[in-house]
Amino acid sequence: MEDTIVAISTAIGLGAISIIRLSGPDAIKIADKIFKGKDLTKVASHTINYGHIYDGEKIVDEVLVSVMLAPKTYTTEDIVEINTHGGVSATNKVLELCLLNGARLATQGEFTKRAFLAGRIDLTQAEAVQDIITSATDKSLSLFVNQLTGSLKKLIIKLRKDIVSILANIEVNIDYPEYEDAPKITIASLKELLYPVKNKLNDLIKESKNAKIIKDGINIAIIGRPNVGKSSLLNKLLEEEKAIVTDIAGTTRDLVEGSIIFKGIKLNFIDTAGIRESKDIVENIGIKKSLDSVSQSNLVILVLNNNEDLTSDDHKLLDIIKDKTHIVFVNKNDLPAKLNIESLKEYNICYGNTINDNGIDELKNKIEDLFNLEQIKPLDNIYLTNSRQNALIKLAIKEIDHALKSLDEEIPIDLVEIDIKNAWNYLGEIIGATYKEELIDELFSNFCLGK
Ligand SMILES: Nc1nc2c(ncn2[C@@H]2O[C@H](COP(=O)(O)OP(=O)(O)OP(=O)(O)O)[C@@H](O)[C@H]2O)c(=O)[nH]1
Ligand SMILES: [Mg+2]
Repeated sequence: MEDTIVAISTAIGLGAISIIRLSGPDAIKIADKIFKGKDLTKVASHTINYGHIYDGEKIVDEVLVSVMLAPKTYTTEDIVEINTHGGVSATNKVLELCLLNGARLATQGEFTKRAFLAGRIDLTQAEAVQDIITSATDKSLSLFVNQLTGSLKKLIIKLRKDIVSILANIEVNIDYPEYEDAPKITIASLKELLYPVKNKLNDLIKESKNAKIIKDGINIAIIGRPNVGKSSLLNKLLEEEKAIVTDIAGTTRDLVEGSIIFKGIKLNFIDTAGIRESKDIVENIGIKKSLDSVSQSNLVILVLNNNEDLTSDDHKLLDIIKDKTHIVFVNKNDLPAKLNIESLKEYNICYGNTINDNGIDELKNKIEDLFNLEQIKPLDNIYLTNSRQNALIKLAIKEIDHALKSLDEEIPIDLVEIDIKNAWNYLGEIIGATYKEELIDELFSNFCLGK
């Protein structure tokens, strides 16, 4: 039997209410020892009970205590949640009293881990819990709530079932070749069964590209020569004076980051140091960071100055962004045009200035078009929502590919069977049907305390 764990489940600090949560076989007994108002060992399940927490004879706080009996609870164990008046001291005192009366301090994510180990939720649902807590937009919230209902779990279970029936077919053919009723497995028929599984897995990877955007947003690097107006553009996009703007070339030395939510998606802008040939050590470190941010971004906005013709530095930058998802923002169009736009024909261009906000909306619309933001609907599809899930699907695909290749090479079927079993195992790891202890510890250690 598990021990009883306790943690403060609400954010620590000033607040109207704090919740101290207990889970385990002694949850009710421990709460009852420090609570006066009702006999908590006798109250009905899923009730809220008014009373006071006592430290010996001394009242600690006036509280409401929720009592939820196993198994229909978050962890499937008995759970007690003590709602205090909030703040730091009463909350900590109640926690301390629970610890003194036999509870153990929960580790991060331990409540959710218990829900998983008890089989109430699978790993994808557990991951969704933490993702819901950290989600920043309505779209990402919908995505994770959808996952919490078990949509991905159901799909993976279905695919594993398909694989099991393929394996069963093979086994029957190997073990009972004389068994007439079993469909004869041939190389062609096996391939026919494997391809749909592989295709579904590939579709899942493809569709999940949007999930990354929904979850993490789009990283957008704003680059360009010094003084073209990158920081001014960042400030306009964020609608806040985040970065320092001056007419001195080389003002921005370090990366300046800020996010907005646009069409339900987070746009993470990174303003960078102006890129030019320089002998200044500090500036050069900044320039290196600017170039690194290009490779780490999903979109690059190259800012040019409408009031000057292209320089060799501009040409170098145009070359860098040519094969990347990009927008060229020709800034300072309030000033006379001196830029030769002939050489920009093959680029995705937008004109504007940061003095009177010209072209800023157009720029945002271009971002919307490039990433099809309107079309990203978290509820219509089943998505993989993190790199763990993605990596395991890719491993499963690799095994199936290997099986298909072996079939072509007429390698004995019992060897092919090993690949198919591996694919089945990898899919199992996604939902936690087969898991490694350290992985589970690692995964839940990223959770909030009290969750
Ligand atoms: N006329 C005009 N001036 C602008 C515009 N945008 C920025 N500026 C001016 O250009 C100068 C440089 O602007 P910044 O935003 O600091 O340029 P930057 O590209 O960040 O420069 P570095 O940080 O040095 O690389 C400032 O004096 C701005 O006021 C514009 O659209 N029109
Ligand atoms: Mg700047």
